[in-house]
Amino acid sequence: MKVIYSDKHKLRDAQYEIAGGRLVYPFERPARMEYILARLKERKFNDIIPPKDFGMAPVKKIHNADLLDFLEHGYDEWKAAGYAGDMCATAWFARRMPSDRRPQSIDGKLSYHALSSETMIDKGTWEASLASKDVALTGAEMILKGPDKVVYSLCRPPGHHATADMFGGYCFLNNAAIAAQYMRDNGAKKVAILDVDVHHGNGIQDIFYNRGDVLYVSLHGAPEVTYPFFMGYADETGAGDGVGANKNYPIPAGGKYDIWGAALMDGLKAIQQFGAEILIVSLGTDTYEKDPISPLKLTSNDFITMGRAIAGINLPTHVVMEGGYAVEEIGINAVNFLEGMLDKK
Ligand code: Q9C
Ligand code: ZN
Repeated sequence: MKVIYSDKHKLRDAQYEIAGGRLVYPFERPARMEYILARLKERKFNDIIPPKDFGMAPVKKIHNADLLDFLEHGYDEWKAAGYAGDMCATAWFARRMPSDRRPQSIDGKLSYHALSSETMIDKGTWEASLASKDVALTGAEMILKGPDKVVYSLCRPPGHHATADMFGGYCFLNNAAIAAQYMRDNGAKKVAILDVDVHHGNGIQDIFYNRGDVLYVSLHGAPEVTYPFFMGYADETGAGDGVGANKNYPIPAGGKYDIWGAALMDGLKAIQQFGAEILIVSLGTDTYEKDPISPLKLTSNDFITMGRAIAGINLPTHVVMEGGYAVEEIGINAVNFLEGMLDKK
């Protein structure tokens, strides 16, 4: 199995995240990749290749110009305004405030484009995000062209929370959505995205909600108790041309593989019925029982079962890395998933 990876992820290394009323070193940290790479090598996944540069055209199909301009230039504007630390949003358009007028100051633009305050932007965030979308696009092209049936895009930063015009939840560019759109534009008629990260991928849902050509299926901690809180309910099933092309499986806190796996089998059936030609898996390993920010309780072995079940529907599959914060086990869990897909275990 080919793995696509870029060292440029290291350029994103924000100093802080707001968590539990404190500033802590971010859960979404560069070391995550080191643990995954070490485990890949241990398990003889030696085919690790760098991404190609796909430029901005495939990104502009998903994200709007305001967000892209903000992500590219905002940090310099922030520093020019005299701020010492990384960019951290502090205000929002709350209930009954309109969101249609974009402020002009950097503080205002930051609040306008932020989903939540945990995600600070540092100097290297933009460059790392560009490398991450290129990792996803390189994998997308490989799956389209063949002969690979499964490839692993080792994306960092992750992407599934980013919307057309908002960053947050550790995400800036929506790698899986960009990859899906690229596949649609280059020959695939129907693409399914299966999101197994413990958080609902509000960005992917929002981007494709009105479209019938990209099915979004997500299993995640119930929004009543889990970030991003305001989306991910089972009654969100798509709109307009996309009616029926969005499927959410909220799993109650404490959920183990019995209930999670049953939801997966149902979601896989929906993917087959939809007639997907290609599957993108948004792989977060933050469903893991020892994950520091997860409400669910999957074991390391469950990731093997999960991979095997997904391989069972026999679609060309592009695995795109999302979350997973139990850093010492992230490599074991991610590679267990891949080996399950290859039915190696
Ligand atoms: N105190 C991804 O897994 N909330 N993003 C964190 C920690 C934000 C997760 C709360 C979680 C974002 C890609
Ligand atoms: Zn997550």
